[in-house]
Amino acid sequence: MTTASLQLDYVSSDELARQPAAWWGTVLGVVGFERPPQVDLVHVPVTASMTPPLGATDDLCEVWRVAGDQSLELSTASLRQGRVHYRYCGEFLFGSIAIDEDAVDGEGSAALLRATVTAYQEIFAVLEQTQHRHLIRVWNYLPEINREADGDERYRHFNFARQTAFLDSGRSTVGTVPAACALGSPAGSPISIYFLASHRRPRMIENPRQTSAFHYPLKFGTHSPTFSRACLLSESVGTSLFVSGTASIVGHETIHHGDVTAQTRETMANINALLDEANRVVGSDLYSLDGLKFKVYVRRPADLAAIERALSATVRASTPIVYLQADVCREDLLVEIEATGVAAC
Ligand code: 3EB
Repeated sequence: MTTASLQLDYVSSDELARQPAAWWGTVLGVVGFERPPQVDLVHVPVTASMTPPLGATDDLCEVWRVAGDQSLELSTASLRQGRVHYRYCGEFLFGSIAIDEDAVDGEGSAALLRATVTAYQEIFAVLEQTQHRHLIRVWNYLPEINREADGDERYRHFNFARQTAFLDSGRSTVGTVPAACALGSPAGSPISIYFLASHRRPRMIENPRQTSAFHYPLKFGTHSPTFSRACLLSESVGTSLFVSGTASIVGHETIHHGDVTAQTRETMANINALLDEANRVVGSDLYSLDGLKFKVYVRRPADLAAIERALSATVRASTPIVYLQADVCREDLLVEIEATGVAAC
């Protein structure tokens, strides 16, 4: 019986280059922000969100590792099935896929739909093949997320395609859906999706302050977004919490239009509500802001200082926070924050 837990680190390319082979033996995947990290990694899937870093965070990348005893037995190489690159151990799998819409048949939104459905079909095929059936967390990045195409916003076309792919593979589109985020990348970027999966079913958490996204009313799109507000993974050591992209939404409405400071505070109120809910579900106070690592998506780079100021009022100065420029999936949202944390049992 292996004992393993997932670990997230933000590491500079210089530090990456200095890591010993034993460390690489525990790495499931590496994510660059603006571009894939420029390191020669044959054993590890490498991808990029294509969202440029802001402030002092340039040159960092996101590293997903497993920690545990000596018998982790990671797959020895970065494997490939279709366009998905992945690596796994007994409990966890990291994978990534990038598809260029220009390389897909179809004009306008047809290419976006086809690329999204194909990406999810290929992801689900890997999950079945490796018996890591349960998606924990999915990061979705699509170019020009707010642009109108064929009478609808590209994000809404994406939601239709994502939901279709879940249904076609016999998966639920409500309740037991992964934690996720969906952000806009610059024009010309590929659709880039990376994910974590497990052979065990995670526990999904919804936010009592927000309508579940899979139950959003029709005015936000004929097909609701397929994600949970957070999910919990009970591991053999520790318990991981994955907080989805979270924004200034109460119920289903965006609040604090045009006020980035108030949006940041409201977003943190939502994350605090999720922490309370996670603690209620596990029956003890395992989770707090202190145990979390944050990624903050900023629509307008000029808002960075105001967001940093608002966050410094709620999180400790030592808290790991990465700031990235990205368009958020509603035009009126100026900031979105995601978080990941591990609590000891
Ligand atoms: C929201 O709460 C803001 O479509 O996967 C957050 C997290 C958001 C995930 C997704 C979208 C997604 O609706 C946007």
